[in-house]
Amino acid sequence: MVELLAIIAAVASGHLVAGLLAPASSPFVAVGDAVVRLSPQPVVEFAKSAFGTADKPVLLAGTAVLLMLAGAAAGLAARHRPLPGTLAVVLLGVVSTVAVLAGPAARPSDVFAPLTALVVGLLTQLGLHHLARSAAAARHSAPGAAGATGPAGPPGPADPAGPISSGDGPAATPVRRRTVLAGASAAVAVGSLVAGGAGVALAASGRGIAESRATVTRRLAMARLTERAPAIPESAGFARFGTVPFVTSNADFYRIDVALQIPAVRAEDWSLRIHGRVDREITLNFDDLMARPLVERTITMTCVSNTVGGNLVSTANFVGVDLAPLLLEAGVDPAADQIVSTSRDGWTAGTPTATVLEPGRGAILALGMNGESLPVEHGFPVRMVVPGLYGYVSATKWLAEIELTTFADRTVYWRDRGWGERAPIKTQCRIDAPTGFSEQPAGRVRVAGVAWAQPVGIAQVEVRADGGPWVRAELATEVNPNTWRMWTAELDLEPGSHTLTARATDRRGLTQTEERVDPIPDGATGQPQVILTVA
Ligand SMILES: Nc1nc2c(c(=O)[nH]1)N[C@H]1C(S)=C(S)[C@@H](COP(=O)(O)O)O[C@H]1N2
Ligand SMILES: [Mo]
Repeated sequence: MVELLAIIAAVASGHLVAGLLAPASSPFVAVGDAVVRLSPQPVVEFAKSAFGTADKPVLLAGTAVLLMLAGAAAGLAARHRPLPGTLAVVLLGVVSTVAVLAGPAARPSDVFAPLTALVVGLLTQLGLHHLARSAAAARHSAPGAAGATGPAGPPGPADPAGPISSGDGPAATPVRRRTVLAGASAAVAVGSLVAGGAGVALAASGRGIAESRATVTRRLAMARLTERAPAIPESAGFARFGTVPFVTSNADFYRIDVALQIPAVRAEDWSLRIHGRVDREITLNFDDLMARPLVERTITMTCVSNTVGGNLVSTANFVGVDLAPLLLEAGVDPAADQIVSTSRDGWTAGTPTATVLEPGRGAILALGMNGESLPVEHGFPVRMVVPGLYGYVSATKWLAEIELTTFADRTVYWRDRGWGERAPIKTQCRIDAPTGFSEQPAGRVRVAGVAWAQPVGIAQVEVRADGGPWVRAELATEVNPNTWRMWTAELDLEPGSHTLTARATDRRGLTQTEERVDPIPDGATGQPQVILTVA
């Protein structure tokens, strides 16, 4: 019990100090992060597929359970003397300090939060043991009290020390001492709850991030854009047949990252270093970016982990700065075939330099998304977006650094975990209506969906029922080749159960294969299917 409380107090106080100083230095988050980094790849893949975007809360809950178990075990070991418990608390404190300092973006000042946790954990453990020992000693020395059953049990009439109300001073009764112990334990528990809650709130409040985002939103609204994304015409979708909105709202935009704690960087404090194989290193701050020509582009982003028919694909209007001219200003060594971008939290992506420099590709450093500054979970204040490449090789959020290097010289986060070195987006489509296992009235059945083939665009989509002839779908107006394209078709279906299959063909003339391949290492293939019943 004492050790459990000590560990809870340690975790909570560490989280509070981290909330005050640097959310990423929380010992609790650092231990969770270390678990992710050190987990064998199959475990990570299992967690991603089993828990999806809930993997973060699941991981943090799992870390909490492990710490509780450690506390309970230490408590058992320390039943008779405090030393094993002290050692356990110190060991955990040291481990979490190491975890914080070994983090990919750790700074020396990050040591304060885990050190606080260690000290608070140690003092709590020693303090509570002291109280417990004196309560036990008093109990043994108090005649007739050895069998007392509860801390609040009233003293018997024969109690030589008299009623508890007079039990002050050195002659305190065992009952009083046990009350003190219970009170101290409750105080530790409540104090931990308050401290931990405050830490969570502080980390979430992001110390000025909300204000910074509002300022950026205002500045973007007033900025003169050198390139505007054309308005999305009604004819770009088939909403009446069940296609998703063409532009995904920020709230609905898919989110994928390994950040247990979203890096909190104010635009005012942000800077980017472009270095490595360049003629001259460049460091830019947010004002430097805002002073450059600002462009607005509608781009569909896609995650390599998207399974056939999945929804890790979304479209937004991004406002940002063209990346290619910026790199050319730094002067790129022709041998530097890889651009490694690093996030504020140390995550890395490797992008082919040739793709970013390709004329017309439209790679940007994005500052705005759908009429506001980037949401924090989508990379505030600055992220990379490269049309046509899966996010893990291009779309670094909370951007901090860009290094020109080679694929031979440097590997990056997901490359180190078995994913592909280069990952252009594979041509894909999805059936959004009718939904799987729905029942449709007999006759002509309306089918609708979405297809994408960034950066070349969709040329054709076909649908068929039960391996019958392919029927060409009607395509919605193309917004640009870097976005998805909606489609619809009608099929005549007899009553009974049917399997619908769709396939897209891109502007290169490539039709998506029916061969099913898993997302790892460089994107799933296969044709989406929906089973439905016609009544
Ligand atoms: N810093 C950071 N950036 C990141 C990632 C990450 O884990 N950390 N994940 C990448 C992946 S795999 C994808 S698909 C996109 C997702 O961007 P979104 O969450 O804004 O949709 O971000 C990319 N950028
Ligand atoms: Mo991704």
